[in-house]
Amino acid sequence: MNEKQQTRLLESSSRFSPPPGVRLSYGTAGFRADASLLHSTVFRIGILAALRSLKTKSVIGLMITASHNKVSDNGVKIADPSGGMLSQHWEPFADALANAPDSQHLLQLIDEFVKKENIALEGRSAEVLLGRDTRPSGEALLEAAKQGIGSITGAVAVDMGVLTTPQLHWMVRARNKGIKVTEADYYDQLSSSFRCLIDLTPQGSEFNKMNEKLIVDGANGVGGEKLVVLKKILNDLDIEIRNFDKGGVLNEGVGADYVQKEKVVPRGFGPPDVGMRCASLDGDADRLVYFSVLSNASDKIDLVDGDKILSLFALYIKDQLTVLNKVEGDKENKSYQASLGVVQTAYANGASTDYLKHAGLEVVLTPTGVKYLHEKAAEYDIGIYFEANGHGTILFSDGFLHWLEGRSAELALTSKGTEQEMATLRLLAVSKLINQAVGDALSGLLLVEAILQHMGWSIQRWNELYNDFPSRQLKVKVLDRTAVVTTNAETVVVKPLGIQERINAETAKYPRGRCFIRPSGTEDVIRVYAEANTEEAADKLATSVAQLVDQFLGFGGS
Ligand code: 16G
Ligand code: MG
Repeated sequence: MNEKQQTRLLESSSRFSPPPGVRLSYGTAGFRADASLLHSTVFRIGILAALRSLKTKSVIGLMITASHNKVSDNGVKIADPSGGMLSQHWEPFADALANAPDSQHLLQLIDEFVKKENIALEGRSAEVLLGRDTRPSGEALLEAAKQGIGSITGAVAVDMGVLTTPQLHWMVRARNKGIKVTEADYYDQLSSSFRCLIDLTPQGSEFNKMNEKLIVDGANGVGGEKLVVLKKILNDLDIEIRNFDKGGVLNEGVGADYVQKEKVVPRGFGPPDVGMRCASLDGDADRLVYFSVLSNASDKIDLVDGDKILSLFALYIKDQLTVLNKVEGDKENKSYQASLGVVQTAYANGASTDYLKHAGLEVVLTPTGVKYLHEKAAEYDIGIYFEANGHGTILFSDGFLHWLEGRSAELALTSKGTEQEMATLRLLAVSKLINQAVGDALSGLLLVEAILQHMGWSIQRWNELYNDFPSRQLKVKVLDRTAVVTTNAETVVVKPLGIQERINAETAKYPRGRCFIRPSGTEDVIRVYAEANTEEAADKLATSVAQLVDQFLGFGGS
């Protein structure tokens, strides 16, 4: 690093001292904390983003959001050139940067890292796209990010404004593919591919009147605002958007996380909506769940979670592939044996996994966190992943898309209007509608709506695909959550020794019992998940395993 660059870094970083005594870590979803603690972290992640852009010779994204956390929190995360999460290989550097005690240490760290990674600093340009959600602290943090980026010579920050997290990831992916990336381009792509899918709906399977309208809970955040824009473009779509204007507090009693965890109606919903199809987005619109209000006597809902969205998508894609691969008479078989894989975590309800396997799908589990699911899904020609909490998407391999385009053009000449040709057009439209960079509540919602119309299904019919097994989640505060080490996609504990045998013994007491524990990546707790044949049994199993965790690791333990 030359002297000019060193002086520039020292000068700018002296304006952003880290808060004393606070240790931050780049967890499953970047850094998150009370917004007042984050100025130096965001500044430093701005530096990291600029270096990442130099290293990869690509455009990088920096998003300021704390998703479903309370409004006083904020956070920062990086989008890599593919539009996916920051390479795990750089996470330790992010941690070290955030926790460097002063400017001198920071400079030394950067210097060492630049040498180790062989990053050429001189004579190169870097570009970082910036986005933020609607949190009031976002503007000041954005300024800190700009200063961090600006302290690397040749690096440019481009402020894309208030966005959903998936919009920013989409823009980064598109830019690196050489495509235009204004917000309008995002809406164009989503709306035109949605219209295309609707036009391909089979005759006779349109919604009946009662099922037409969808009501959406916007979590009082950015997703609701952006859906208003989409609704204007898609003026034939019957959507009523609630919880999106300035009245309510972000994520307070609203949003996908609240609805999925509490299984109750969000604010602003109630008895008049009984039986209607409703959806809920989270604070930065990368999670989506559906629900229906059960009765006018209670606030209970029928939840249609990420597992069921996954099942709907998988069923539809599989149907289209079957049509595509049908060989008629003794015609030459021009099929492409596309590999189709479904990726879940241990939190997926056992009934969903059973359902998917019975449907003949290949199902694999990974640890919790989008980066793991995404990486696994990318191994297939079509990889579909979802967490039960509503975060997921569909990935298509370049090879398969290339083949599909060719096949579609060929069928347009030889067999226009056949089911086979329509199947190619539908799959191509799905690949454009779904956000392949990262799970996106807005694009996911449009795909759900298009598939329900295709099937002619109400939310109740969709929900009947299978019945969830009763489940229960608990969290336990422990002295040191890193003492729990797991394997096999978090389904088996290898440390502390002996606890897994005790969990097995408890689980064996309950018909259909299933239980696992794992250290949370976002909170200082151990999470317990239990499933069994009745609510009571699931509760009992979770409670007894939580006691085991406390015995082995808790404050009451030895
Ligand atoms: C983060 C993850 C989410 C995961 C959750 C688990 C991303 C973008 N988000 O929100 O995928 O389900 O953490 O939280 O990766 P936990 O480790 O506290 O249970
Ligand atoms: Mg989120």
